[in-house]
Amino acid sequence: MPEIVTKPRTKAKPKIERPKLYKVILLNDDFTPREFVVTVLKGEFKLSEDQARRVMITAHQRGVCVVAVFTRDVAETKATRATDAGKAKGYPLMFTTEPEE
Ligand code: TYC
Repeated sequence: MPEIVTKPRTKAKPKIERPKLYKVILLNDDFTPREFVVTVLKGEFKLSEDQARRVMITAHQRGVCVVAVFTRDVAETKATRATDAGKAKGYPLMFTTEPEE
């Protein structure tokens, strides 16, 4: 029996999903010096002096501030490194991550 092979009319178009993005969030505390927070924001997140000050002041006044958004790995790595920078100086500075809606 000959096998019937039909060719698909349409080309399969693999769908590329955009990777989910994660926010890095800076939490306020009562002990970390403002200047140190600004230094970490500039060093780890490449914020300008002006951006770093605004983010720091927003967290200071409101309790939290979104620093930036990245793919999951990058967000978690940066949040951990920035939190560890505070820990190394004995400060309770804290960065967390959360998925974007
Ligand atoms: N609240 C700290 C102070 O008054 C400064 C600070 C700002 C700490 C933002 C953390 O995420 C922070 N020294």
